[in-house]
Amino acid sequence: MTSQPAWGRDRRSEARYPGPILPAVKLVVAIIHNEDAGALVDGLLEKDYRATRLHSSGGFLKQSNATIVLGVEDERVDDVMAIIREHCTSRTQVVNPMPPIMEPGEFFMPYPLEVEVGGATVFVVPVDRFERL
Ligand code: 2BA
Repeated sequence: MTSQPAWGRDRRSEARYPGPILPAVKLVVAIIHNEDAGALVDGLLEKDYRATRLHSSGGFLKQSNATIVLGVEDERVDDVMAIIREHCTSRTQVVNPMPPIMEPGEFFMPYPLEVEVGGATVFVVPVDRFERL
């Protein structure tokens, strides 16, 4: 028995044989603030989770954020959620709205809008098959 999670085991030597029954795995996709991404990835690595950080940007604010993707066994999803909660905090961001198209003589007074951006937007997706080749 090994303490390493089954999904993380090196499967290269098993490639020629009918594979073992793969454990049920979820793909966790977390969209988070850029500033939290480093601490979250470190927190995940500390507990032996493998994760990928992608640079992304929000459709609404058009500001850069980070997307963390990781494959985890079903029973470890709650632990991953707890790590995300621990490292990701919501923030208020100020947005300057785009001025509308105006007719001559019209006047637009821009005022900044405050938007609450959540600590993390998380999708947990079932995975049909997961292998490291
Ligand atoms: P953004 O699209 O840049 O959105 C940033 C924040 O702006 C959102 O925070 C929300 O508070 C607000 N917002 C977004 N769309 C809005 C709208 N149509 N009207 C008014 N306010 C709006 P969160 O909801 O915490 O989302 C943070 C980021 O997570 C989003 O950045 C986006 O990148 C991602 N996200 C959120 N919901 C998503 C979804 N259903 N699918 C994919 N990505 C999502």
